[in-house]
Amino acid sequence: MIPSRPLWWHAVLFACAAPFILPASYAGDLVINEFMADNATTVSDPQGDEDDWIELYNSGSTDIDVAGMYLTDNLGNPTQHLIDTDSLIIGPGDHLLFWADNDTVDGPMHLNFKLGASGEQIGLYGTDGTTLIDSIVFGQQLPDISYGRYPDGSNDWRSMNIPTPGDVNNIGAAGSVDVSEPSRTFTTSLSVTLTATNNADGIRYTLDGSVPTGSSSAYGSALTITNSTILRARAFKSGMEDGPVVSAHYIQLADDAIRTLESNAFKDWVTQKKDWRT
Ligand SMILES: [Ca+2]
Ligand SMILES: [Ca+2]
Ligand SMILES: [Ca+2]
Repeated sequence: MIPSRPLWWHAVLFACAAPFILPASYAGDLVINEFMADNATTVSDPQGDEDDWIELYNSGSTDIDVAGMYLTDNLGNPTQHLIDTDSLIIGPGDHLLFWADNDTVDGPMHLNFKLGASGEQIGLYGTDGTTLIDSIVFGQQLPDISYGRYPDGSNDWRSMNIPTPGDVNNIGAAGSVDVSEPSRTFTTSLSVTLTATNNADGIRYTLDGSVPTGSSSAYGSALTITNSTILRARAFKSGMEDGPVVSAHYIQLADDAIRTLESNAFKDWVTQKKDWRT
């Protein structure tokens, strides 16, 4: 039996405990980082079910104990699911995965709700059950495409073709570009075609040596090079990082320079022949 305490004792307890409910340093450090509301084949939980999942991320520099915090799929009901365990630490830079499967008998990593693929809410609340730590309201979700922050912890949410449950968010990159003509010399003109290898909506290029950006020229048909040029190109794809930059240097030689080169080469050849005969 708990001995009775005077009222002031409870006040002291509350005053001591309150600062630890949600230290100010948590603000912004602990986030909902990624989730999937329509997991068809991406990942299975330990019980072998392709269940929906929610990833938390600690962007701060100290451990965060999420035991006693709350997760919900209804911001009107912050205490929907208590993370019911003694201690559940997310270290600095670490990710923690919860299964939104309504299978709470499987342990504290399983939540008492599922995510609706047609759109829903996710809220993370502090141990007081009222302090909102992070939330996301989302629309229609597609099978095996997650929705997450990129990079980790940022305010930029996007659909992710490469889901990373429990790991660093990664949106992938567009593929490379094949250039039909390698770096070379030419005299009058050169026709160069660009082909994206994979993962591309298109190609952008420059002819002045600068790195291609989203505002560079869009490649349509073969380029005709008529001057010494540094060609740089890269593929791009919506929702992904731009692909690697490929470069080719084309050096135009004047006709008389070619004749001089050919003439010198001929003289060298004759000299070598002569040397060989002697
Ligand atoms: Ca499950
Ligand atoms: Ca739900
Ligand atoms: Ca992730």
